[in-house]
Amino acid sequence: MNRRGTTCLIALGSNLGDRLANVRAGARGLAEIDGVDIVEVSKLYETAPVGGPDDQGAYYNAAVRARTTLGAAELLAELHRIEASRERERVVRWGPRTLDLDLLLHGDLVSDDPALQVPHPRQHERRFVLVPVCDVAPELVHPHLGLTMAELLAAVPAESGDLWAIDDDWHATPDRADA
Ligand code: A4P
Ligand code: MG
Repeated sequence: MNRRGTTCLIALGSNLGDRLANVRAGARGLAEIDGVDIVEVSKLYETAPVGGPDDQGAYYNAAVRARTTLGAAELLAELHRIEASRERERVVRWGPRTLDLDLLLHGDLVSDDPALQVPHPRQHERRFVLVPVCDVAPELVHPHLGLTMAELLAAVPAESGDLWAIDDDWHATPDRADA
């Protein structure tokens, strides 16, 4: 596999519609981007919703480590295109969504432009991001905070029942619902 380019981390989330089909389509969409090579995919987790409306359902969350020859803005545009293909609608901030793809890290880039915030500003305080990230990149250093992903996870208090692994091989198995 061609492993040129910059290391990046992408978070996947879904809590609306067929969650498994949505995250699988997300992972497949990432693999198909010209200029992105997937290095490793995390387990799939079911996670209790954080923030947003009281009545939103549990999420599926996962993370992907990749190498990319795309710049961060170009990659984010590709993520938006894949979200749109799952009929993602932006209605309520932190509200339910068919597919959310967040660019967590892009090499050592630090950007606080609202259109491109990298590292993602809330990732280091969220177990639903850090637990899957630590499956694929525990040693990666957060370029702004100077701590590894494993160190960041250790610093977030665990709440019992906030997430559980449901599948190790979710992205590789055939997808009848989404065929
Ligand atoms: N944007 C800027 N930088 C980025 C980036 N690095 N990655 C812009 C992705 N998008 C980025 O995003 C809002 C705007 O941020 C967009 O215009 C985008 O271009 P959005 O995806 O439309 O909205 P959002 O996801 O509702 O907002 P936000 O602030 O990204 O939410 P979060 O922080 O991602 O939280 N609970 C569980 N258990 N699991 C979840 O996955 N997700 C959220 C959303 C809330 N609670 C959750 C989960
Ligand atoms: Mg988002």
